[in-house]
Amino acid sequence: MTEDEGITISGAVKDKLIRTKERWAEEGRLLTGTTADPERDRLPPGQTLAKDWPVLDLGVQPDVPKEKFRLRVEGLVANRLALDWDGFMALPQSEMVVDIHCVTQWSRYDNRFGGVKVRDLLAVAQPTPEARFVSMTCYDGYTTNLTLEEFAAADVMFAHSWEGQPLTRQHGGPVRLVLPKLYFWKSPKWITRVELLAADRPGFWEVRGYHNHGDPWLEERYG
Ligand SMILES: Nc1nc2c(c(=O)[nH]1)N[C@H]1C(S)=C(S)[C@@H](COP(=O)(O)O)O[C@H]1N2
Ligand SMILES: [Mo]
Repeated sequence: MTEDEGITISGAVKDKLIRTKERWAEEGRLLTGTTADPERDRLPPGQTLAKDWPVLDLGVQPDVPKEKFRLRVEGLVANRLALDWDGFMALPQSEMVVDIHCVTQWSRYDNRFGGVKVRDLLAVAQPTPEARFVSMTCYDGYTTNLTLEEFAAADVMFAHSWEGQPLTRQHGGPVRLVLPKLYFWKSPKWITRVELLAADRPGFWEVRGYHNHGDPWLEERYG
């Protein structure tokens, strides 16, 4: 897990849940064999609408006080960053209302997030021309990967609030990524490090049978 001082982690890794999700990937659970068009349909294939907001993670929830929070941007960037809370909050602030889609089948409409757009952070870090992928690491040890192009899209945000309130610990506070166009496992909670890379590096679920890309409209659940 993390070596950062002053960050406590409670709970135990849910090995059983991880094995169950690996089995779902092997079985191709929930696959409908259809695709949908985000311009026309609001609910991606095989998804069910949720009213509440479920909590999904590996079972360990780090407690990251704002004084201990760091957001590091490293690898293929002209300017390496290690932002503390004040440095992060000094970046341009944005809001967005988006739908989210978890691969275990729930979707949730109209979530209002506040935070810093990835674009506004990358404008400071300045990826080098060789940078094509990102690997993200979290305080619970979770990792996931994206192409730089999708990471830098206009609707991708380091979110610190939800419905006008600070993002709760269970949903990844103080800061999580929100990337609405892909399944929600591509939106890491308790994020602390972004590494820009020339070659792709599959993350926690991507090496456990889940799709490397994860587009809900194309049912890219497993890969
Ligand atoms: N750090 C971390 N981020 C994570 C996860 C995790 O286990 N650890 N789980 C992912 C999965 S599978 C989903 S569906 C969403 C769930 O976010 P929520 O608990 O806020 O609904 O977080 C994603 N980000
Ligand atoms: Mo998920």
